[in-house]
Amino acid sequence: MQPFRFVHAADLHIDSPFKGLLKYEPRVAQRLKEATFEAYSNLIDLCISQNAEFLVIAGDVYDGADRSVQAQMRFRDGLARLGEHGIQAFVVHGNHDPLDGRLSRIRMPESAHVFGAKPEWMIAAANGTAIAQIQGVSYPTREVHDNLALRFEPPSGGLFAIGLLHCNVGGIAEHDDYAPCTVQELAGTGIDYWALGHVHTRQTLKASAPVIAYPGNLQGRQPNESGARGALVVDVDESGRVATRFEPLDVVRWDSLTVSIDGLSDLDALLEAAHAEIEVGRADAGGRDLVCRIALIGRGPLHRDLSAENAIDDLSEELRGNYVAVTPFIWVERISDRTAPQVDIEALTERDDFVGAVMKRGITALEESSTKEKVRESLSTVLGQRRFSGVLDMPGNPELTEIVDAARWELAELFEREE
Ligand SMILES: [Mn+2]
Repeated sequence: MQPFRFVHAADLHIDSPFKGLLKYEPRVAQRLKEATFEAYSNLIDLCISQNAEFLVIAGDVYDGADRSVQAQMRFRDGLARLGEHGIQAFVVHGNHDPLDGRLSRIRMPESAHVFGAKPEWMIAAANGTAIAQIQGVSYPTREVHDNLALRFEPPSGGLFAIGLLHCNVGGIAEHDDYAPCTVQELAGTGIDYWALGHVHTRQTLKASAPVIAYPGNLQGRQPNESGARGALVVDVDESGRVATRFEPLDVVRWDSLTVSIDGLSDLDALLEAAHAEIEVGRADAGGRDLVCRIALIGRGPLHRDLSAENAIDDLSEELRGNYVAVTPFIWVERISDRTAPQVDIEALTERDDFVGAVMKRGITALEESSTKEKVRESLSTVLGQRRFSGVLDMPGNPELTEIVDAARWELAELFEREE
């Protein structure tokens, strides 16, 4: 067979609104608003510069079912630009942009094919010669709980076969369990390369025959989408062997940094430590704009200073002031305080008296779901008040654990002070 190259991308989330942009410096907000569009433009440039024969996109082209006209026009324009270079595009839609969402009447270029709700085979050609067969399926609606992989038809003929699917393989917990399937099921279909989408963190589930891979999203959109984001350049040789290479395409890099207060004696030392950590983030970002969240951890006397009213906000402002005017910019999105006071919580917990009993109770409370339920109940009374509506969300399970743990440390500090 003829060797060829294609590009595999997924989860473009074009026109992502980036929650809470109002809190950002206007320059940062503007850049974030443009980021998903620019990353998409980088994807098109990559296909052209790499002389790819075609591009496959495995769902979530748009961020919302009510895709904007601008997003649709820009998406179409990119595919048209590929068409001018003789590069075909094959697209499926996922849970963020299902077929029943608002679709504008926009003319797609002939070089692009958008799959419908039933799997079908299409042919990719280079200079009039068929080089690969591609089967894909789009989500008809947002929530697809059926195993779509089982509906794929086995390939026939000798052409290299690609499966294009937005799905959750093996019940990956951080993502909705849509179109659930397993590696074994995918491997048993006779398809040579599974071009997947949905999971935003890049991962290869199977490295050879067949290759099964998530390229991850094109542009990080929140602190837990940190690190390089982009697409896979896939080379298929004469014997059908596959080699993949990751290419970063993101324009704004997200990073989660941690700074420990262990051994620090004053807030100036803390700021210096934060600057050093930000410099590491800056180096990793490789010349891109950087948005970082900083978690303060560790225990020591500085915990008391950080608990003071507005202390964290003031420190955030102080750090931001140093970076917001630089190019590329660095934006400290948020500082979260997870520090603990300088108390020997273990010694308190081991005690044989009332204090020890309360502290031991604190440890079981960390593991009990009923404790979290009680915290949730108390919080809902507060959050239910009108002045909080739409301002604060109910914290998720990890945050509730943090709240219980913080309470444990507060208690320990109180006990130690009272002695
Ligand atoms: Mn997605």
